[in-house]
Amino acid sequence: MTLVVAIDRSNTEDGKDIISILNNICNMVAGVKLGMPLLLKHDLNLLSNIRKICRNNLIIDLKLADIGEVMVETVELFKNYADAVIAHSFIGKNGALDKLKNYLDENNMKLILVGSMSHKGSEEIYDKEIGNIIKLIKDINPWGIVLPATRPEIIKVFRRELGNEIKILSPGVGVQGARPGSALCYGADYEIIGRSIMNSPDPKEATKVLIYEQKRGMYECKK
Ligand code: O7M
Repeated sequence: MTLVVAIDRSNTEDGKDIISILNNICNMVAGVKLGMPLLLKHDLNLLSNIRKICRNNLIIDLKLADIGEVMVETVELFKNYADAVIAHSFIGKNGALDKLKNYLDENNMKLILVGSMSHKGSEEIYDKEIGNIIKLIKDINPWGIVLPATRPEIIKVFRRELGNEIKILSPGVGVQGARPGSALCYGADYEIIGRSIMNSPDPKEATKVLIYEQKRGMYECKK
């Protein structure tokens, strides 16, 4: 499976709309990534309910960027639910990502680091530091990294430098402009897709179509 669904909001107070969508698409996706607006709006009951129906990778997208102790304290709140958490890489190792990685390893959780982002502004800082970011990622050895489908040449560079062990998760497909399958073509393992599924009148059908398009995109790029 090559699609991670991003859920950033719900339209109901109890999040039942999300549960109903996940009931329909859970068996088609490799993971579920929950974003900050959703996490701040709902209590942990929603996570527990999501967990009951969707046993695949639950990724908590906190985009952490703090000192180690505070990041650990934050993740502790989610440790009974999350399989993986996302942190920024630019904060560095010493006193930050080293502590977070140790904590996650001890608690059997995966670390996913942001290596570059899908919006244009990522070129201003993240992409100027690509050498340092790759060095840090080699040093920390996270389970996965996030790289933009909107600038897939970046994916190629990281993949070449890092080899195949670290998973690459790539947002920017659909609403942000990249075509399904394009990031996979450049070496990503998963495409993170949110609104094209969650805002669709028929999320199940939208997911099916996106998966079909991913496959077609990958076939085209191998030709
Ligand atoms: O498909 P979308 O555009 O509705 O959603 C994309 C999701 O990917 C959304 O949850 C964003 O927070 C996330 N994302 C980006 O869009 N760009 C990035 O550079 C990084 C992320 C992300 O997931 O970072 C961990």
